[in-house]
Amino acid sequence: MKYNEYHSIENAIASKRKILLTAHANPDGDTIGSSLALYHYLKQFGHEIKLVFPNEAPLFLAWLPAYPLALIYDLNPNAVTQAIEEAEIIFAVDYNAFHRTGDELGLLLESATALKIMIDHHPNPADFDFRISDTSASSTAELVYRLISDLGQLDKINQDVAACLYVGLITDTGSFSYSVNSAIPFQMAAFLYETAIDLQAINQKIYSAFTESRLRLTGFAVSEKLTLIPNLRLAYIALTQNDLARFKHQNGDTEGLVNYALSLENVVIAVLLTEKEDKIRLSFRSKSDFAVNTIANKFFDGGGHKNAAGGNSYDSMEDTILKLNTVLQQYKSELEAVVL
Ligand SMILES: [Mn+2]
Repeated sequence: MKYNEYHSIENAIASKRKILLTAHANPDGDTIGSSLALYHYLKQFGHEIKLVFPNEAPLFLAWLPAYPLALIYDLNPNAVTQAIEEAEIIFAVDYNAFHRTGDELGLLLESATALKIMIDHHPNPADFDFRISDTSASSTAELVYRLISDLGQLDKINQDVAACLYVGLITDTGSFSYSVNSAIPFQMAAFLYETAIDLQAINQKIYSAFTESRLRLTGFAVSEKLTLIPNLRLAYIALTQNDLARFKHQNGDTEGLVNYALSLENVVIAVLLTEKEDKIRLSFRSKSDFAVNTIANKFFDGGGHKNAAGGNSYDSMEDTILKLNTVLQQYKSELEAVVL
């Protein structure tokens, strides 16, 4: 199911409004990049705009233009509550239901009186006043680009808008290595290139700005914590709180780690398990047509895309790994049948 209610959105923002742009919890490059791109785009029309992020973005994203203006709910809940009360329009950017911003913030957004607009590419969108939703889109950044194009405003994509859109696009597609289902991501990249954004600087900030401890954590995870279960075509990495503390873990340090497990030949499903204070966080990736979002949704209190999903477990690490193995036994024939 696709929704593209850009005409209603055009009407909603036809006059100057108080607009709140919101990202999902544990923000990634797409939710932050797309929110900030909308900020730099809408700002040109004189709207009063605020940005609300549930928690802080990892350092490799915090350099994006206007990021320091964002209100972080974790750090400043009162300012966020007030901003929500004052907003006339709330945009949900790169998520499909308000609870994706976290339980508390989700309730605040849900009960707001503002007009609610969603721009997202995840399946099963909740009800909003207006929606732009397309699961075949590579990224929400692509949907923001398509929205600006539909509004006939491509000339408003200045270098700030372009840099933010580019970051959303490359981080959600692993630099065009997955989630590309049409020529649009490449057309978009070509258009962004023409705005003369500094690709070298952006790529360096996104991909080549590891701290020493992050790189050592990556090496440790791959060499010491990777488990391969050949008969399930499964590879997983399980990191305990001790492991994370040993490498001075910071938000975002495990970003992309699961892709090392997925990069193994013959592996169809890869899982990163990270122990948090109150739960185990699971990050699923898959190859080909094997869908991990249904598994995340059915067994691990989560969801996402066909090839990239997230979930949670409230059992111990040991029990969670046991459950993962048991669950995947049910999919054994399906996993064996995948042709790579
Ligand atoms: Mn996304």
